[in-house]
Amino acid sequence: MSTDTSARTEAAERLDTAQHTVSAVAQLPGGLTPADAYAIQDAVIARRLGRGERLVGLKLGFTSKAKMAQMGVDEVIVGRLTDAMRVPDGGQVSLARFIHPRVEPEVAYRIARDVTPDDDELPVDAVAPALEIIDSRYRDFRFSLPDVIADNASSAGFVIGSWQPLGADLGGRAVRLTVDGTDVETGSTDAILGHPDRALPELLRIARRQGMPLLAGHVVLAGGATAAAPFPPARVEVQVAGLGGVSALGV
Ligand code: 0L1
Ligand code: MG
Repeated sequence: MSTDTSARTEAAERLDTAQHTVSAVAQLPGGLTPADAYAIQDAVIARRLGRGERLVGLKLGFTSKAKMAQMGVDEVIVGRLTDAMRVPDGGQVSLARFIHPRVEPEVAYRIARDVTPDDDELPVDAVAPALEIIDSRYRDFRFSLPDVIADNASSAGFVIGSWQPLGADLGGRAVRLTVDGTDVETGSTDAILGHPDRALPELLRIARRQGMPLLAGHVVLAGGATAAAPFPPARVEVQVAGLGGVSALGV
């Protein structure tokens, strides 16, 4: 695929239209590099911001070794979160907004202050249990690595539980994902890069390289602690040991 501006614009328009018309599209033509794909993601985000959405955070994807191996990649990917994707804790979310939504149990961090070029660590001041809704805009949820980067890392929605001050070690915490009270996935926060804190330097590195701002109060979704599960019309809840729970009702 040519990576000139018009090709990027066309790919971004295709993905953006798929999202807001809730209709899956074919994968992008082959030959894209990750750099091309991030440029398309930038254009997708620019279209959303042009409709009045605001950036409120970032997410990491492919943070589990199993998922990286499955995709044959050795780097996590980053997507952007906007205010339109936020669902209040315990709130309802219309599944008609999505093509084939899935949910993932996650840990969220809050960025403490605007990050400057002098920062060698990502400053965070709080942590919360989180639930991410992912929804690939590609047919059958099938994509290559550049496809999914261009598609904003399948970002579709997120729910954040109660923020708590940092302090206790977040590694090795038991995680449960339930649907109407029944376990559908269980795991550990260590599934996130071996320890969820490792998401922070990864995000700092990739966000810097891609020119993504890291701003005070923005949310960081560190990555899925288990495999994703389909989001049915039911109450989906995440419990992270020591952090508490967060839920959303799919309707
Ligand atoms: O949040 C995630 O880890 C998902 C990243 C994109 C891949 C997928 O849609 O499964
Ligand atoms: Mg995720």
